[in-house]
Amino acid sequence: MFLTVFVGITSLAFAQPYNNSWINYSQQYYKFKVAETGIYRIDSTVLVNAGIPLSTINPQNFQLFVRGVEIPIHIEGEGDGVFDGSDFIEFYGQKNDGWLDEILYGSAANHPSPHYSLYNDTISYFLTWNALTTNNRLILETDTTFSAYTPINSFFKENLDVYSSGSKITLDPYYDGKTINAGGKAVSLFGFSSTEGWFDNPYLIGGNKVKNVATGNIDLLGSNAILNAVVIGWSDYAGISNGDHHLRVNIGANVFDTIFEGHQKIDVQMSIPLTDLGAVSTSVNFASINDLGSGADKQTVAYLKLKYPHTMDWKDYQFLIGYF
Ligand SMILES: [Ca+2]
Ligand SMILES: [Ca+2]
Repeated sequence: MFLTVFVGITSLAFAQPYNNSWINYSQQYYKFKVAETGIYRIDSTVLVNAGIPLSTINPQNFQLFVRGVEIPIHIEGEGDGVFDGSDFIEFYGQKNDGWLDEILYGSAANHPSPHYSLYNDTISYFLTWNALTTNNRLILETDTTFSAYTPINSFFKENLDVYSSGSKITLDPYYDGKTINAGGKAVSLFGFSSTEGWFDNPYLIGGNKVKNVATGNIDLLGSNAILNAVVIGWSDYAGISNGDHHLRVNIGANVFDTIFEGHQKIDVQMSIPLTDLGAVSTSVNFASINDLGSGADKQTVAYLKLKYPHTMDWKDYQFLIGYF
């Protein structure tokens, strides 16, 4: 699957005064935006229409930058030093995530939803060219002697589900996180607490949320599946000061159980025997257990990640098979 790229002529104007060391001010940069992760192709028509003087550039001189670093690209037909009409640039483009937000939270450990940007799912890529022919390129695999290798039985598949929309009708999906009491009013902190961000709809005291994760084509001879999730304590019941939330996560008979106090980010990790995964999908249950005498327990899920050994049957990856 190829995603269409529109390259726009945009002057390079940076608001931030720091971390611009990747920019060479004697080069021109063409900016385009990526909002979806996938394999992208930019053909000669797009480049010419964007105003890039393609006939004067050796394609080996092209560089692509994102997040302040040069990333590897493939340029079909660059070997002859001419960007012909049928030549093109290909690269693996990734949408924006929370990489730049980590500074706001102070550390990775305090960052509740690192796969989701607080501000924008779109990121800018910058195409430029220099005088070098040693720029960052993908190395093409040309070995087709498959018989020389031992096949593997499976690979680790990672399902990532990020919850960010909440309910826009009855509840604000953006949660301000921990508050302090100022003159009888709950006031949010100046900085970002580890319980602030975009999360799922909360579940309340005694309630629960079930998340279903696709788990087809399990290699039952592989090692255990690993669940990682972040749960946010979204309330602080004043009547209890040493544990007003009771969280229980279960996958079948596998249980993660903890009691915690007030606004906190809880890192859930569980090792799940493969026989406890569903052949099609697996239910992960997040529950508030009402046994603490607490008057309030609001919890929400930021994200979950389930990694398990997947057979080499790639029938659920049809877009990739189409590409290869
Ligand atoms: Ca060529
Ligand atoms: Ca409390």
